[in-house]
Amino acid sequence: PGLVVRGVELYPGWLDPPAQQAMVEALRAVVAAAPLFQPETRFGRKMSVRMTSAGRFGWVSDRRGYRYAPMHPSGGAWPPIPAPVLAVWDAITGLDRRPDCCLLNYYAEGARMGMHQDRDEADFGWPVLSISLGDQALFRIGNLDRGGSTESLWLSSGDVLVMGGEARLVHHGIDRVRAGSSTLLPGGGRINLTLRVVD
Ligand code: MD3
Ligand code: FE
Repeated sequence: PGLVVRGVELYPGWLDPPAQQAMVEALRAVVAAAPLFQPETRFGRKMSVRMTSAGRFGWVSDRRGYRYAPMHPSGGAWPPIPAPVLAVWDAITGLDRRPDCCLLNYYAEGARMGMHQDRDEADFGWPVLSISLGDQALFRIGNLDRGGSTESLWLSSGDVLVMGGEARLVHHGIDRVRAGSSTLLPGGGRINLTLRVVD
């Protein structure tokens, strides 16, 4: 990795612009088969980020709570995880196991994600890998416990993060997106992919 912040490994510019473009093309099929939706929290508030997934499981949230589900909220199966996305997982993690969920988060201007932990997966021994595409975002990393000091870092299109080991359960979030900072996505905004082993 080019940089390690609180155990989170950053691979800046892992994908060059043509590879980013190819990945966006591959993601069109995902969004066509499994349209973006705006999840509701357990408390009935809509999240500002729109989401969908690929793989055996997708992450969903509604008044019943957060969970991994085998179907899109509209009832269809999730599409397969695109090959160029799996190639990044293989190259960086070197693991024999492949992820069974690729969560796609779409941030339009003004969208954000509050500080949280990722703990809906069965085994925290597997890393989570994130790929950023499009506009830059201010990523914030905290601690295993809520509160305390945090460190922030701007993520750019093509950057890859790996959260394994001690970093797997740290609190993290996205404070803001810098609108107009990339021309990769025709409608603007930012896509973040997270690859996870769910069960
Ligand atoms: C650190 N997504 O989907 S990716 C999420 O940019 C999520 O959309 C953010 O947090 C986004 O849950 C941040 C970077 C990331 C992802 C998972 C992590 C950082 C993480 C898991 C553990 C620790
Ligand atoms: Fe997260």
